[in-house]
Amino acid sequence: MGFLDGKRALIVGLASNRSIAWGVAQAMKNQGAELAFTYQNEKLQSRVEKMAAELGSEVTIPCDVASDKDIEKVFERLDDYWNYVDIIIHSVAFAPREALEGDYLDAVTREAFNTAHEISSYSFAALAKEGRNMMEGRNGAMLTMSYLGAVRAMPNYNVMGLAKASLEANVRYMASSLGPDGIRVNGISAGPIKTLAAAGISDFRSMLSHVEKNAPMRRNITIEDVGNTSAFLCSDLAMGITGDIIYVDSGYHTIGMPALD
Ligand code: NAD
Ligand code: 0WE
Repeated sequence: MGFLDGKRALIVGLASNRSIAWGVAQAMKNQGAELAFTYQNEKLQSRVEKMAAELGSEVTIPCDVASDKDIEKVFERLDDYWNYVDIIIHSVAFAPREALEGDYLDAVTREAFNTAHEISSYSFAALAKEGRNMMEGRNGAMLTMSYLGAVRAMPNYNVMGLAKASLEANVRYMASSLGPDGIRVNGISAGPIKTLAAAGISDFRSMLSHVEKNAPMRRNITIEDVGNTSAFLCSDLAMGITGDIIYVDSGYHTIGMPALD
């Protein structure tokens, strides 16, 4: 018996076995959910199909979230397998690499701003617009992934911080829009994790060791940590929670000063 028995979840943002989306998929499967996945492009197709199969799913659908047509087709395809969906996981972000290093004002451009906001924030609303029909009237839940850079200025995170601020506002407005349909919308603000999205980010290792030294729990978080909180937030155990951002970060955001020697 799991607390997601009978629930069906669509997971957007799986790229590798280090992806946060993989931690979410595993935790949801462990609690009894049935899963479907999208993949960004053909390069990722076979890897996503293999990982989906590991969790007993044969539903994998292409989707570049920059395309309204792709997003529309996701739910047409999903409808061939399922007549409803309970849960949508959005675990997607992108900004041009050059925008994610150095001084914020030096690095930000109109184009990087637009791309970051479109792919990392608008896409969550776009999925809701197309998916809400299949979610209606069954205690649905949507969940996205944010980062502390949404609410604090962090080195190098730059325009992604603005996009995450927009994403967190999107959570609140989507919650207000979908609440009357019984659909909850939340975000998890995760601490840093070494995934593909973190590969090649300068000083990522020092950020991990900073968290390990200074967060209340004195450790970094894992995709399992994020997965377990995701499973809870999308389950009926969290029926009273919507429009909110839950921190899964070893408590890092609660401290006011690094630990003194
Ligand atoms: P990841 O690289 O495994 O996942 C990012 C996903 O975004 C990939 O699956 C990629 O295919 C997808 N994506 C990017 N552009 C896309 C597009 N145009 N269309 C469709 N998909 C697209 O990395 P991750 O760390 O698991 O990132 C998942 C989410 O978690 C992101 O929103 C990220 O901002 C957030 N997050 C990550 C961390 C971290 O430290 N890794 C911390 C907090 C929040
Ligand atoms: O949200 C993120 C990363 C999202 C991301 C990553 C990349 C790398 C490859 C968005 N766009 C791109 N574009 C690419 O070309 N995180 C929370 C992880 C992350 O990224 C950072 C961080 C942290 C934490 C970048 C700078 C500083 C801190």
